[in-house]
Amino acid sequence: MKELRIIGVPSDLGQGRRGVDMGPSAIRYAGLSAALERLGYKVEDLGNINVPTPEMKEQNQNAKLRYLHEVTEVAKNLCGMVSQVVREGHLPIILGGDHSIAIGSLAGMAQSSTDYGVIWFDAHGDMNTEQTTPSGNIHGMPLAVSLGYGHDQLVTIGDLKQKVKPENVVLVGIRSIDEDEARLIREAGVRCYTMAEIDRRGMAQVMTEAIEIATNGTDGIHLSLDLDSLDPMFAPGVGTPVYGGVTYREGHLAMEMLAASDSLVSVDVVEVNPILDEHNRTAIMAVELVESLFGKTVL
Ligand code: HAR
Ligand code: MN
Ligand code: MN
Ligand code: MN
Repeated sequence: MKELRIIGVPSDLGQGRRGVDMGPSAIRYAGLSAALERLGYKVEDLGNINVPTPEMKEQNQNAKLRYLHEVTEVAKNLCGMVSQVVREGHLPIILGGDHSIAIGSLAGMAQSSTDYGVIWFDAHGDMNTEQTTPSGNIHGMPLAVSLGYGHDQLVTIGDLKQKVKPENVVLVGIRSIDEDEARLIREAGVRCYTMAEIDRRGMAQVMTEAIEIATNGTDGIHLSLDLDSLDPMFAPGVGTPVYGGVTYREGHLAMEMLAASDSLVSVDVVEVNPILDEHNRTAIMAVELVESLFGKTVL
């Protein structure tokens, strides 16, 4: 059993709305470490990465890549920390923060010499570039960046331009894609399981295939868990909620199947926004999903 290392990344630089920077605190407060220890893991919390405060930064930002410089610095720091944790033989649990932080997670994993696939659990594709973004928010771009598409400053973080092979990447839970973003998803050759496909074929079959794709020829799976993958009914505390999402049980089933596959090498838990939440229930949901992911069962 690997030891677990928690890394907080209190960033809202990739997002239009403040509050998601408090995600790591909310998830810790919901009892993450204790829950994992109850499952028998040795857990060490490495604290938070230093993230600049947006109010301290100039307003004159690149409208298509807001806070590019700051997002890059955070990603570089996280990259170093993640690769060190993995080199020490431990499994990193990275707490966001908005989804832009996954740029650093995947760069760090790529540097660690673990050959991994990615399951991107999200309402959104996160496959925009500065050419296609409707918002200029970098949290809509991290998967594209990790596949080598996007601004040079972002794609060159860490050693390799392409952090993961597209044939080992799957999107799950998708129901909001921008028009030009859809084109890049098709072009890149990333398998995309929309909510429509989950409705039709069931989460069990979808996850069986997703795990197969992400483990095919790799050493394991990086799960990038965006809480807005869930229906807002179960996770209201997110900045960009979309109706028609993954249900409570579908979410747990997906995590339970990942646990059973025994292939997890690292995980991000992102987009929890306590300001928009109700009594911290989205952070509590995040902790419950992580418990299932790390093997919690009823009996
Ligand atoms: N696609 C939209 C954009 O690029 C919205 C992205 C919202 N992203 C997240 N992460 N919440 O999944 O701005
Ligand atoms: Mn150690
Ligand atoms: Mn996302
Ligand atoms: Mn999302």
